[in-house]
Amino acid sequence: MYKPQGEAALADTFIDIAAFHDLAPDQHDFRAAVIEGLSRPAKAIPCRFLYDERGSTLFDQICELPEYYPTRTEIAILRENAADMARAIGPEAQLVELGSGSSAKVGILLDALDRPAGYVPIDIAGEHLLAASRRIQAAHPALHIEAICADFAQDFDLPANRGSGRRVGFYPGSTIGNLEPGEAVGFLAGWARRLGQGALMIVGVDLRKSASIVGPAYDDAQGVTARFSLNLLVRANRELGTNFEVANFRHRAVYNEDTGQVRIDLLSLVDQVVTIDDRNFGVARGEALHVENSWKYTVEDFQALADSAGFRPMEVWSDQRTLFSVHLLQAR
Ligand code: AVI
Repeated sequence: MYKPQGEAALADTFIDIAAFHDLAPDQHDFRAAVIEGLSRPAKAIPCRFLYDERGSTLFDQICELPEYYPTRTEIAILRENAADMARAIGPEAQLVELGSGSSAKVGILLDALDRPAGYVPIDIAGEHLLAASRRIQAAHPALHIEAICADFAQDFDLPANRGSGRRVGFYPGSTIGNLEPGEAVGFLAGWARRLGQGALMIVGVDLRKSASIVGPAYDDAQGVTARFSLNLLVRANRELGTNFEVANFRHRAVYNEDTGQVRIDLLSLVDQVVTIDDRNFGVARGEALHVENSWKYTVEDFQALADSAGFRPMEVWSDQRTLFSVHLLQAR
């Protein structure tokens, strides 16, 4: 059984969920990714490694920033349209949340649903996941909660459906935008298969808009987003024994209005050498270590993408300023 430590061990100690499956990939995966990423001519580390416990906490702080519009806009869309969503979903649904984080948004849906039967939150940050699952359990005592600590891109079996209702994938936050558009098709196609024919999926997707709005959202005045990106180096130093000099890197986020891509790099401020397992990698002044992309879509482009992945677009909800969109899809 997974043993929480630190803050999560203290939080909601008396509430238990039905099951906690620990399928988190081991450190080998991170080590291999860093070595492979530093060996490339264009250095890069996959963005899934941004989410250790501190990274997840920093991401929660990003969601509260005045510049970071996606979270509050999506929450407003969910609140405004939860009754519509609940009607489309029907009674006794089992919600499967991909990258549940602090599970703040799913509560809106759970409150609106008719007797939701099951909740399967999936997240890579174990302590975060357990604490959030317990909070949801406290608010919904009858709900059967099976948490899965995993990278939701991994291959694993979902717990059996509870109740007689529909299975519904819930993928908020525009996390889909952190995949390359081609990868997003493959990813959604995999979830269409895993959720099963007729299942629904609710996906939050950030929309294309002016750089004057997107730019500050990824480079905020308080520097929280910069700390979030740079934490990848802190994590590598702690977990892999690398010697990244964090102060020698700078967070840089660039939004391309023509393509819809936000590209986030850590720029080296000096010529330096990074060592991992006795292997040295030279990093030149001005050289970029790519850590994340965040793609923005038009409603039509995302619907076409979902369609090519085997999902029929059913409904889309947005806000007045069309900053963000929430899509209801059905697996064909
Ligand atoms: C998780 N994901 C949707 C965030 C985004 O907006 O792409 C990650 C993030 N990176 C920097 N700020 C937020």
